[in-house]
Amino acid sequence: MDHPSAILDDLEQFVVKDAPPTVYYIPDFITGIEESHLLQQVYKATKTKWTQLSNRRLQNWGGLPHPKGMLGEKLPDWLQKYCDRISALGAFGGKTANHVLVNEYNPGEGIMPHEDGPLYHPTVTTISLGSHTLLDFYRPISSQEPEDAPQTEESRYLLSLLVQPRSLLILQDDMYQRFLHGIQGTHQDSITDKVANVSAAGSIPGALLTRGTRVSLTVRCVPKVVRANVLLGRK
Ligand SMILES: O=C(O)CCC(=O)C(=O)O
Repeated sequence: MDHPSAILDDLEQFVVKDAPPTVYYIPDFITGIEESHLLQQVYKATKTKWTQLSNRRLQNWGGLPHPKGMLGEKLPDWLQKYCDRISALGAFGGKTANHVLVNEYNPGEGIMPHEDGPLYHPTVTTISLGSHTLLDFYRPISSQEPEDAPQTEESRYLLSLLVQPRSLLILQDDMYQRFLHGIQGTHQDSITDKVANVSAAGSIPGALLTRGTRVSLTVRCVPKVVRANVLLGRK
């Protein structure tokens, strides 16, 4: 299926202007009925589909990204539908998303600051289900800083984005390629003036939000896909 090679002009209204390029935050991208249906599908998966990590659990769909290419696996229809819908916005340079990570965070759980790296088309898109979270962004560790100036997570903190259930978040450019993102393992989020999309996410500085269980669908495109026999070194 052909998709636009750049993000549609219609999405300009969703750009978060108080963040570096480029963040699109689209509230209510899916309906409450779609949210319930997606959660049902996520929790229908067998126990073996889940990987338990120390601070969250996840399901990997579409194949395992690898520098030599991902051995692609067909996505189930309930995920393919959203890969198509997000790709039709032009999020992946004309390509179609082919990989989805499902993360489940109970209150108090999170993910360490990290970059998504070079195996993906440089765009990450996330649908949130069940609860809000606060996604925090950090400058990378710089080799320019004097050695006696310690670069703590606190000193590298840049801003946060409030992602509400049913929203779609799209990160591109510096927000994908330069800055790291992570989620604090906390039970409550204080909304400060560092939340760059505060009004678009329907909140105000000073608010205190209590987390529930959040499930995120991280929808991405792995451009390099290989056949099994290529990966195994056969012709
Ligand atoms: O749950 C999220 O919104 C972030 C997930 C994430 O950063 C990842 O899977 O790499």
